[in-house]
Amino acid sequence: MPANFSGKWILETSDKFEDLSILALDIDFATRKIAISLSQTKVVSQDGDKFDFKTLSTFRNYELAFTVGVEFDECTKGLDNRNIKCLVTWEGDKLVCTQKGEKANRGWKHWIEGGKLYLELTCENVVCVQVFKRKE
Ligand code: ECB
Repeated sequence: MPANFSGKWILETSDKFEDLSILALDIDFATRKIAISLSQTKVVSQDGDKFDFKTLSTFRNYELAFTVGVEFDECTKGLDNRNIKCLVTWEGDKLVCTQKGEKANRGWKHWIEGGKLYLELTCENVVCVQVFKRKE
């Protein structure tokens, strides 16, 4: 039985987020300073292998819908504005996305551990880990 990510999650800690933004994704100084100060909320809807991830903040929102095992095109509009080809697969209970495009070694992983939602964002040699706790 695969993990169930559904629900509302609030960002608790974010490690190497600024490194990811500046070193790897080329986000400008002003945007980066706003981005690192934001409280982020993930709203996840899961129906079997169909997912909808909403990343919400007071500054910008980002939405991504996909089906595990089905390749799709993503434009990271409002983030680093790049076009990438993505595939999400299950690795055990981890949801793993590989993102092919201009940037090497790009992708993310989600998993649940100790009741918390983890997100590992990778680009080139930078690994950012965000931990979210359930909202009520
Ligand atoms: C949408 C809230 C954050 C807005 C930040 C705005 C500008 C900074 C641009 C790039 C910073 C680097 C990464 C963004 C980190 C989080 C946003 C969503 C990352 C993502 O791809 O989440 C996946 C997995 O949960 C679903 O889209």
